[in-house]
Amino acid sequence: MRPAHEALIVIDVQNDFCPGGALAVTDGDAIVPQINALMAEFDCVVLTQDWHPADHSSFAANHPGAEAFSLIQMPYGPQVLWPAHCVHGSAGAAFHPGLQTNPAQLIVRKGFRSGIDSYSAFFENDRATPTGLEGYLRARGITSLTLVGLATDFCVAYSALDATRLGFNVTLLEEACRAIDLNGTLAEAKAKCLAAGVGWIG
Ligand code: VGL
Ligand code: ZN
Repeated sequence: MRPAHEALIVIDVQNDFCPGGALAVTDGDAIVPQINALMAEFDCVVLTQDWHPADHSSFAANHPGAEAFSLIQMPYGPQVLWPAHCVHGSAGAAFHPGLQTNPAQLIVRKGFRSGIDSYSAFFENDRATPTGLEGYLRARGITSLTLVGLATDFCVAYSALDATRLGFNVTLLEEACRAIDLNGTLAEAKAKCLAAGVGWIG
């Protein structure tokens, strides 16, 4: 068992990010057994769920003429346009059926406002609007986090960077993550995490 001040944060292990899903990550489902095993080591287990309304501004289909995976400027900065995914209440937004959810005490939903995306489990993409996860972890006395899940180069890396900025000790366990890797985004995310002091371990 890990010490009580450590938490496991499982990012977005949802059907739409797994093979057959709307924004499938290669081998996204391969990490499920390892994540289930890890949950047994931690007192504090948190799951996150990407949870978008159908009119979400990160969906290419909501920008006539725009292509999926293109970049647009939003008031809060650049935003990748994605295929519609993780629409709240849909089968794609549900957790992968193999993921154990009983060991988790908290499920954080994010990206639920139409006008702003939220990659990170801590802040929306303006890097300022909180999800509430920081307060929960601090109230439980958590100081160290292990991050796993999907996708390494977006929601996992953004969460790791924000958590480090907030002063948590952060380990990103890459073997229990899978990446989208849009033209080098994995290498870029890894470099940023290493520079910020994230413990990026294979
Ligand atoms: C994610 C793109 C869009 C992720 C979520 O979970 O990494 N990526 N929404
Ligand atoms: Zn999303």
